[in-house]
Amino acid sequence: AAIEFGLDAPYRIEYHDRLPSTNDRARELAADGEEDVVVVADEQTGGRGRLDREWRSPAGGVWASLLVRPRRPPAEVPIYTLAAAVAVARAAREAGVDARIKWPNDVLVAAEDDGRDDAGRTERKLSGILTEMEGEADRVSWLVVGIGVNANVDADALPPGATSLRAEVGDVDRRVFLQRVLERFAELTGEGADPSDILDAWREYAATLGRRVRVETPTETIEGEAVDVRLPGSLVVRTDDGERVVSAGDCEHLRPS
Ligand code: BT5
Repeated sequence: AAIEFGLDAPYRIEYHDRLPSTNDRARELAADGEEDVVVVADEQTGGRGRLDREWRSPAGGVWASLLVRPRRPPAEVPIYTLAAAVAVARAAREAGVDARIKWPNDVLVAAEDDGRDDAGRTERKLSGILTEMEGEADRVSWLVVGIGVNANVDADALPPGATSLRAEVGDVDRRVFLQRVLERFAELTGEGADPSDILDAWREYAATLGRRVRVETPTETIEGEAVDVRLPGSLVVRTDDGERVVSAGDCEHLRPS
């Protein structure tokens, strides 16, 4: 089940059959002063989502964490997670899946036949991204972008509301898939890249824009129509009290009533 990595990616690859969490391993490498490394595991035993939620990571997925040291201020970090979502959505599309992005960086697939699952969802989660960083006021010290894609795994090994490439289109070559993700990410975020190109690509794949949403921020709940994204990766929501710009939170797509 091990992935053969002779990956021609713009980063060094460190492969493991099994790890608690590739993000944790990447953070160790950050502490050792490394950069431009991608930690990949076939299986994670302690995969993490945001806010300490669990991320199910059975063997066969693409569980990967990219360690980079962008010479940018911490305030610009959200754009990197949007870039990762764009890179994953694009690779999933190349694999034949109609992948769309839910703000800020979940990659979803519309449920077939427009049917809702038992929880009333019309979209299933294919991928999630967990970004962690440390920095000073003016400069990021390290940035770990953790990318989880349900690739060659059975949907019943995943929580309700999730889907996999296997369930949607059949198994993929994970090496090729990850290589495409990393190439695209490097292209979008590399030297001389324009962050507004990331926003344009994000808009093209967005599931969230034009939808009614409920966003739970650390301090409040905002409901309205999602109308745009703007730098450094914030969502613009039109509410009854005017436009709100949300920089972080959990976003839920509401059904049209
Ligand atoms: C995320 O969190 O979506 C970020 C997931 C990041 C995972 C990668 S894998 C490589 C790296 N190493 C790690 O340890 N993590 C990163 P969040 O938006 O908080 O969503 C978490 C929620 O998604 C959970 O509470 C479940 O409801 C659901 N979930 C758990 N496992 C899932 C899976 N495999 N597929 C789809 N949904 C899942």
